Amino acid sequence: MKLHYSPTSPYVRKVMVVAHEKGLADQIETARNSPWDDNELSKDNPIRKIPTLVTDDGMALFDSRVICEYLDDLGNGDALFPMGGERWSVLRKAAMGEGILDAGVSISIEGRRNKEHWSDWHVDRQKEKINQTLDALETEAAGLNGPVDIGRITVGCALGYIAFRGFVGDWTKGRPALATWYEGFSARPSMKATEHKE
Ligand SMILES: N[C@@H](CCC(=O)N[C@@H](CS)C(=O)NCC(=O)O)C(=O)O
Repeated sequence: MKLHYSPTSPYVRKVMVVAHEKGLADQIETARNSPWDDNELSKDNPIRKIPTLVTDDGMALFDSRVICEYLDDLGNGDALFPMGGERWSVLRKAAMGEGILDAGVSISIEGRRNKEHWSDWHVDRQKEKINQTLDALETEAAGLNGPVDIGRITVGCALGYIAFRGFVGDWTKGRPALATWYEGFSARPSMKATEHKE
């Protein structure tokens, strides 16, 4: 399998955490292709976003949710996308993590525009979304304890990305339960192996 990736993409990190958890990481060949330049990524994904995974059958899969579910199906161990009653609380957690990621990446994109086009209004709205979701996760932090699943992985990657980019300063301030959970979760080998690097 080939993964179009960048070392700073939190969605790529989520996919690679899943690959490690499912015992598939060494089957993934990585191709570093920026979505901001014209390169072979466009051939595999018309939306030109990373992550994009080309399977051994030659099918290009995107976005990260689809890739994670594919790897979950392919790999070993317990399902990271459970079926049945618990599915919805797992997917809800994943959606909270994705919401933080989408807001954070949107702030990063703003930084790519010429300075005269930057919008404080847009950036402030995204920061508000991040802070509100972090507050909600602090309230629900007890529900984060438990076996690894796509909800916990996505929240873990979201917190790692917020810390890496520093969008909202020290996010642990005033959120002790979430900070304690993250400290434990980020010590997992899958999280250690995928830490962001510039
Ligand atoms: N919902 C997508 C988001 C992927 C995404 O936005 N990736 C960013 C890099 S972190 C990207 O490729 N951006 C390029 C663009 O927006 O044109 C997913 O989960 O895979």
